[in-house]
Amino acid sequence: MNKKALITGITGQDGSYLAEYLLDLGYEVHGLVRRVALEDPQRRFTRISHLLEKITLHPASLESYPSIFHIFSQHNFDECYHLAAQSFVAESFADGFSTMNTNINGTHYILAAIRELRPECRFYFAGTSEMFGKVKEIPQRETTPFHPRSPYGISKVAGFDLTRNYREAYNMFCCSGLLFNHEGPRRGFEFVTRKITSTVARIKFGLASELRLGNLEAKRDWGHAADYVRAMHAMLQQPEPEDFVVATGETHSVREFCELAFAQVDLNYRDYVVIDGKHYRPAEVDMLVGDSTKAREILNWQPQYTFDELVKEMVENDLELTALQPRKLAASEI
Ligand code: F7E
Repeated sequence: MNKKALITGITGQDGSYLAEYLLDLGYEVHGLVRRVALEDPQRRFTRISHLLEKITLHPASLESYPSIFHIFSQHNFDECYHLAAQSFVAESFADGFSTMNTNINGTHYILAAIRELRPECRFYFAGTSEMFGKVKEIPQRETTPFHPRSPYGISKVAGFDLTRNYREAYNMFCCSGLLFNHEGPRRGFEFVTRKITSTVARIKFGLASELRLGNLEAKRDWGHAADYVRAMHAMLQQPEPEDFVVATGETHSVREFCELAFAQVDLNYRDYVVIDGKHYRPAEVDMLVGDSTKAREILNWQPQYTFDELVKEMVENDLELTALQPRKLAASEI
């Protein structure tokens, strides 16, 4: 019998890569989506349009326990990957309340529904390097204490604690991946990597003349999302539920990302990047770099993409998209 998996956040970058990966492994893949998304498939399902014939989508809201309960009452899922969240850190400063509601209560509702209806369903929680925030050690590993620096980071620490508590209190198979930044051509335009690569493409085509950014000195451990979804799946195949750091072990500044992305089209970032105070955050996470030794040893996981390959793929993809639909990419306005 094929395994049955539910992915929340299936329309997002990670959800779409994970759905492809699980389908390739022979899974029956289900996705939880907002009702409004079902009403506007052309705009909302761009990342999964090629999968729509092969997956089953269920309308539900992370803010409504009954809607989540209903889905779990209808299907016997073997695995649940909880990826849905308000995941843009800057937005969590603008509206911390809705970020907390969605990210904390949404996680709690899913865990509670699983416990009530299908306690043997294995649960993956999308934890994040933002939980380390003002880092207590370099590199960060599973044992590094948390010090989140945004409502988003705080909401993820709460989700992590909920996940661990369900594991310890009810003996459920619940684990968290502590994933460092992971990017790729399907990344949302509001995140800095895609904002840079899409604007590089627009500048190259003469559709933009500058790129307005905030803090260029922030350092991140950037991997490729397609690599990271393999680790999510591997975590749920272990004999015991455990938490894992997933990272490349390399760190680069936003400035370095710019330098490489502009160089890809033979331009110098210094001629185009403009520092704009509005893109600075009230509290910044200055530097992240992960130690994923545990994932490499126990999950036998390692990233395939290098940093250079990641930047190259993103720039090339945005050059292609801009050539096809020059009006669509306007991330420079974000
Ligand atoms: O910012 C700096 C910004 O928004 C990266 C999410 O997936 O990864 C992501 O969170 C850095 C920050 O991602 C701009 O201040 C400068 O230092 O691309 P980002 P993030 O905040 O690291 C973690 C692992 C998650 O879990 C999150 O969900 O870039 N930066 N200038 C800028 N960032 C943005 N977005 N826009 C700028 O103009």
